[in-house]
Amino acid sequence: MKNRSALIRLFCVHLWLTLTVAAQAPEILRVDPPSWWSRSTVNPVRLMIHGRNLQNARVDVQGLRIINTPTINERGTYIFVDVFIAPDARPGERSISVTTPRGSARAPFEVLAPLNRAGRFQGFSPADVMYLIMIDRFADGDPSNNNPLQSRGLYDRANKFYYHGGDLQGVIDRLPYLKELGVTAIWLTPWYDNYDRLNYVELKEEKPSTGFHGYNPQDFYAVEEHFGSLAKLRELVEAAHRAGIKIIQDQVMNHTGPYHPWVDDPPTPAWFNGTKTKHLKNSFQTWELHDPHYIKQLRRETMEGWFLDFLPDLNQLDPEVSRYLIQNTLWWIGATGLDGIRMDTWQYVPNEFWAEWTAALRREFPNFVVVGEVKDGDVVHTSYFQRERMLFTGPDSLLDFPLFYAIRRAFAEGKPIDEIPKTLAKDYLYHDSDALVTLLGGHDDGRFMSEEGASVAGLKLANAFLLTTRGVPQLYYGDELAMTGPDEPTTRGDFPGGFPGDKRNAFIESGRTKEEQELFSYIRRLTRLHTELEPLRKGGLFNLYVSEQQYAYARVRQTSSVVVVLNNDKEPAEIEFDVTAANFTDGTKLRDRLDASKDVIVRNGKVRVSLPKRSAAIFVRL
Ligand SMILES: [Ca+2]
Ligand SMILES: [Ca+2]
Ligand SMILES: [Ca+2]
Repeated sequence: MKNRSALIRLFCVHLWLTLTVAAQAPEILRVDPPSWWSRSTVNPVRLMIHGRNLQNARVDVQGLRIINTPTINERGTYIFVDVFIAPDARPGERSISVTTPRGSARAPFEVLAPLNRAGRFQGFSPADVMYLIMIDRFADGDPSNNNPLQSRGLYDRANKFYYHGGDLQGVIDRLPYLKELGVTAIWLTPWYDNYDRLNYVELKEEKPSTGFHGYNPQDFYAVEEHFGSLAKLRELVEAAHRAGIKIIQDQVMNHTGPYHPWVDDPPTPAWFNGTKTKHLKNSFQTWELHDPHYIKQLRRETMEGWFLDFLPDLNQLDPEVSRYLIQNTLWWIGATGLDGIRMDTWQYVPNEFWAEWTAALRREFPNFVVVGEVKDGDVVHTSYFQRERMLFTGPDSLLDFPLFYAIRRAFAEGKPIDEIPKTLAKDYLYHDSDALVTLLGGHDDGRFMSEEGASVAGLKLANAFLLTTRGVPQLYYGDELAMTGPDEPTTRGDFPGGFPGDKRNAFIESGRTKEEQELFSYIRRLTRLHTELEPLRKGGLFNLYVSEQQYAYARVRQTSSVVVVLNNDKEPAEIEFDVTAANFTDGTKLRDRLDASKDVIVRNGKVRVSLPKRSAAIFVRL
């Protein structure tokens, strides 16, 4: 008897399940990408439609041709389908419809007019001065987005792991400040929509944190609501371009944030390397990526392991993942007109993918430039990753971390300056060392001024070097005010004056201390010289004199040259060196544009330079 009633109950449940599932109509939750432009090199465009009950669906897009039979995953939650956008397609909204025997659902898709290329997609070069901004910590231009409905409670300026209110409007408002400082390109930390909740996976000081830094996307096609909207981003790009400033996007292709919806419902079975409960942990042993004695398992941990053990590792070797990421990169550029990309965690993503990604990028935006993050102090390791160095496709540029560490040791800690020319001597290993992005500070390291031994004099010297040596100089927001912060969260401090209620406003002279103003003016002077003196942007680099604490070099063009002298010593120095390599002949009078040294005259091919302790001179022909 008992068995029979159990059987009936089981049958009823089964019937109920069958009926409800079968009776459910399809739903569309989102479409990636939400738009695309006509006359793109990517045509057809692959749409990934996310929804429910999509099994056996037919897809139509109003006025656009579907090229293939849609691929639908088993759970009926994702459809991949290709649409062709005719070159003369009229810009505007189209309706996507998904139809099953149980009903149909619609979602919008927009055809965009291609953006005019003039003044957009410009790339960057050593002629630029780049400035890194952590969006949340720079300026709050719109307090109304500080506690958005969808993600309340993540804003708390007293908590260094919460949102502080900085946003895209804040950057727009401060463009005149950046212009005054001499900035020509802004690298913004990621603006992808990060999780709308507290993060209990990555505890900071044993407490939950937020994704204020932007590196934990939950949506690759949306702007973080704390920062603004796509419309605001477009406004920023346009406003920056009008001010002669380029915009560089920080992109992440290695992983998603821990709460990305894909983690529980991956669009393809191999979308991620591993799952939430079963995955490798990233060992960060990147040295074995080109170790001839490697074993596969160790290399897999580096390439497929989850970053910090909680960031789901995307499998770029899955053709759908690859296609999705490539289109995503192009979409941000094509939809906004931005100029360059800083690519996060470059070395943890397979070269096979980067080859395809780079080719697609160059096809669509030939002048575009990418700088890859390979965080390593070793030139041998780092140089491996730059474009065409080892018969595969790397980024055009790399962040020059080997030089960064040398700069810190010499100018912050006061260690021998000769480590700098010794590091530059290894430039022969790079595909193009002039294209590297040079830095003395960034958002993942403690600030320069928090290094042991750091002083404003040392920071000035470091800036003088950065803005006169080879490469694309990159400044870090707040370093022009000698801001401090010894570790990862405190290095991301709030720019004073960027936030409602701030006691002072360091964006204007009257809000700066005397020391801050002096440093600000010094850097502004350097950026102006960088703009004014062509050899500083385009000249060959020649080391003229190297001793333990003095370093002189020339930047040489055919028609003009600049000679830079750095005295890193705590004592004044007098040095004599040959300037024939700078094409300066006897009798030539040279003037220091930084006013640290008196005028000098070339005699017997040499100059004798006296410099005060810890100072720099930039000599030009008088
Ligand atoms: Ca805000
Ligand atoms: Ca969010
Ligand atoms: Ca990876």
